[in-house]
Amino acid sequence: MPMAGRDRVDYLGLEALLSDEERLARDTIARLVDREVIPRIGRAWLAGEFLTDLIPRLGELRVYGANLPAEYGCAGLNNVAYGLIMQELERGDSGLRSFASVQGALVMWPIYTYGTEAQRRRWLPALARGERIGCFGLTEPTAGSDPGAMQTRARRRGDGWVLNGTKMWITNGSVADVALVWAKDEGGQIRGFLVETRAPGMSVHDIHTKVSMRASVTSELVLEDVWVPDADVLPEAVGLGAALRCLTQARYGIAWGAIGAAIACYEEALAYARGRIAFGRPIAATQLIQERLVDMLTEITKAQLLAYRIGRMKDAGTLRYAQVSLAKRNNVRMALEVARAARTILGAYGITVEYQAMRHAANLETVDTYEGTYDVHTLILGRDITGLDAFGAEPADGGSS
Ligand code: TGC
Ligand code: FAD
Repeated sequence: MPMAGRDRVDYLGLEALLSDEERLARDTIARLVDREVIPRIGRAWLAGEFLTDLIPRLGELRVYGANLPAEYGCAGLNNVAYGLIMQELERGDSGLRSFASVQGALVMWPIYTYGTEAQRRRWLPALARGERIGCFGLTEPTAGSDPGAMQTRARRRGDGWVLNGTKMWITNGSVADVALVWAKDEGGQIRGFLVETRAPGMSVHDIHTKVSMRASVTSELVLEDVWVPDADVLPEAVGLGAALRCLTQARYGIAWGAIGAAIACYEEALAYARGRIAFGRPIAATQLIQERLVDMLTEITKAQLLAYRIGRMKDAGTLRYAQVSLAKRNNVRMALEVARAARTILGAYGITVEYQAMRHAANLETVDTYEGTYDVHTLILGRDITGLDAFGAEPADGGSS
């Protein structure tokens, strides 16, 4: 099988289409993941621990907001390099990629895009170095797929706002210094507020019962009369569309990241199948195992082509959000199926954290759900190609019948 670089899964030679800068970005993170993540992530995942010592390491390597401009302390890389970084992080663990995704795509990107120059200067360099950590509060206990139904409210008071509400399933919640909280004002308009997590009235509770994303912090944020001065309101973060545009950034990174998880599972299953003897021969010499491995390779290769193409489109400024939905939906479901197939090949060993497949499969159940469930992306794409909205209570034809 054609390989490139460090035994990389690259059946169609995509390596040749990458620039030196893109390869360097990927290989730098690949080394970190091989040395500092893979040897210990299984045990940490089992213990429910996020590898906090990696937070400054990723800052030193300018991973956070790597596709944002250098003038704010970021790496200023293009979107293919950024995607390859996400791929390598998720080859280690989806929780690690998630940490960086939230920091970069859901906190730094909105501050860069919707914030004032003073807000950018205050937050972006510190977030880029990993000295400050952010989280993104959109989902609520009763509003996930339909964020427009949020209950969190912002009331105007003096030269600021008072926020009340609960945000649920918030990645990085209890390790964050700042939360980008989305709330409705008295006119029903959704706005984005930068809320310091130690502000009076703010409480954060971790969710400890997860059997997915165990090496990632997930929290509930409760806001009771939390005061936010005008200086901490993102002036351009107005309307549901502003929140959804942030999701497009994160979904783009996930479309790449999922490939990393799939590669980890495929490589592990291939190596195991070559060495595992049953009925007097390697199981890799059986037709059924070969079919599984070939299906895995084929789906990874298709996902790589998809990610590469949307990366170049994003850099060209031509990428639409429905196209990102197509890639997120396909690549995450692909990775989940690859992880499950890999677990099958590993037999009993596959249910332990000594191997990677089961951990990745469990994590990918979350990745298939967050940032828009598989079904939500089906409906986004369905609406895009038919022009008819199938989300809400109204009939898809708008009630004309
Ligand atoms: P809808 O009418 O569709 O949209 C309102 C306005 O926004 C525009 N828009 C988008 N713009 C950019 N990117 C997107 N992805 C966009 N989706 C919609 C849309 O064109 C419209 O603009 P305009 O000018 O016409 O006003 O609003 P809706 O209420 O019908 O929304 C439906 C739906 C399902 C598309 C949307 O609400 C949705 O995507 N739901 C899923 C929610 C979700 O993904 N939540 C994720 C929370 S964050 C998270 O999970 C972090 S996980 C950690 C990690 O990332 O690692
Ligand atoms: P629901 O919206 O209640 O959906 C339940 C089921 O109904 C799903 O299968 C869905 O596809 C289906 N469904 C919903 N609507 C329709 C429809 N119209 N037609 C057909 N089927 C439909 N959120 C944040 O804001 N910030 C974060 O940092 C964050 N991190 C997360 C971390 C983890 C570990 C997890 C698990 C979630 C995280 N989330 C975060 C929340 C995540 O975005 C939501 O879980 C997701 O958007 C789905 O919402 P829900 O869980 O409320 O499911």
